[in-house]
Amino acid sequence: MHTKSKQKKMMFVGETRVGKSSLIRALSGREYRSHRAMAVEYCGQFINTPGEFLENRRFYHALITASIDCDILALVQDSTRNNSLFPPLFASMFNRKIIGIISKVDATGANTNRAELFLKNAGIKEIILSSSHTETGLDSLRQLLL
Ligand SMILES: Nc1nc2c(ncn2[C@@H]2O[C@H](COP(=O)(O)OP(=O)(O)OP(=O)(O)O)[C@@H](O)[C@H]2O)c(=O)[nH]1
Ligand SMILES: [Mg+2]
Repeated sequence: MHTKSKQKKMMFVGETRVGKSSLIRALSGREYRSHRAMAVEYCGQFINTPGEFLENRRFYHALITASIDCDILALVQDSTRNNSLFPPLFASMFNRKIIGIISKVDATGANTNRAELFLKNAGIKEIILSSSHTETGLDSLRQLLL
């Protein structure tokens, strides 16, 4: 039995520019500045991963290794994009609780149904709609981290 409660950790995976850093900035409430180096970044409860790790299969092992440190893995799909780099059943590669985050739901051209299909195809069941601009979905994400 644990005597000390450990804060849960959430790791973000998604293509470049989908809004991973903005979400971490909005959720952590502290100054988080991504260095955009090709490296996994740690910020308190949050783990950020470079988009390039998803964009090239050669780096999948790095995502799997990094996921060992997290409690929840969040796959971020941009609602304004008409494509996705999450391969079918991508979620099954990870031995962690895994959720989908649909980002930028505030944006013009956002299509949440399309984004949801991409995430479901990747094997995700639990999906949260979010916007770091309007703070949509941030409370649901915070709830998961309790
Ligand atoms: N409309 C809208 N734009 C957003 C939102 N979140 C992020 N953006 C914009 O999307 C762009 C990329 O955001 P980042 O948070 O840097 O994305 P990232 O996934 O960390 O990108 P990389 O670190 O380059 O992989 C920026 O221009 C943001 O202003 C959002 O909720 N709504
Ligand atoms: Mg970033």
